[in-house]
Amino acid sequence: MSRMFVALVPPADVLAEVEQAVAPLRRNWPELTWVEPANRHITLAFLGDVPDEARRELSVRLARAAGHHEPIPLALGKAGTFTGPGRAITLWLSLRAPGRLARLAGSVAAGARRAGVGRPDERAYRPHFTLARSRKTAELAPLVEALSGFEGTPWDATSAQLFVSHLGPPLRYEPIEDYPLGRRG
Ligand code: 3AM
Repeated sequence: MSRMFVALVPPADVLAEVEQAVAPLRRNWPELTWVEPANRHITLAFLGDVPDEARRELSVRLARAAGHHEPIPLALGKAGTFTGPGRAITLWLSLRAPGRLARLAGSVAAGARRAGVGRPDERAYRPHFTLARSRKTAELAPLVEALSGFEGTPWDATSAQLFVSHLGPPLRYEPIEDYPLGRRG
């Protein structure tokens, strides 16, 4: 049994650009829970604990779901916040083309469900790129402001990845499979 999720990871140059904008904020707000740069991603579907016996079927279903979607042009944009699982307030960067991402996320979640994995959606999918979490909304307001002009370099998302969460500490997300977009097998 492993705790898993499916996500997109921006290319290295985009991640470096984010880190350049975020590093000074991390230094000034050390009391927040920041996502380590190596762990940053765009979640498509949180799967929870996946039984080992479901893995093979899950791989087939996820590969098929990804194959049904063409590569998606994406770009990270200005920051926002919402209340996430466990009532923590999440600080994130927004995404261009959220409609196409939501459709891909829907297919991925549906594919996982057909493999008997995942959970009924508790809330509508909102594409986001998490930077930090806090218990107090007010703490995040200056960061939203500081990142209100962020405009990342666009890229084409060409594959989704299956991750295992190693809760640690340190928390580490391990990519274990890659599913190309737009390639029907
Ligand atoms: O970093 P983001 O916001 O993309 O919040 C967790 C993280 O999302 C989310 O899964 C991603 C990888 O861990 N997550 C964790 N527990 C969750 C839960 N119980 C959850 N999403 C929904 N329900």
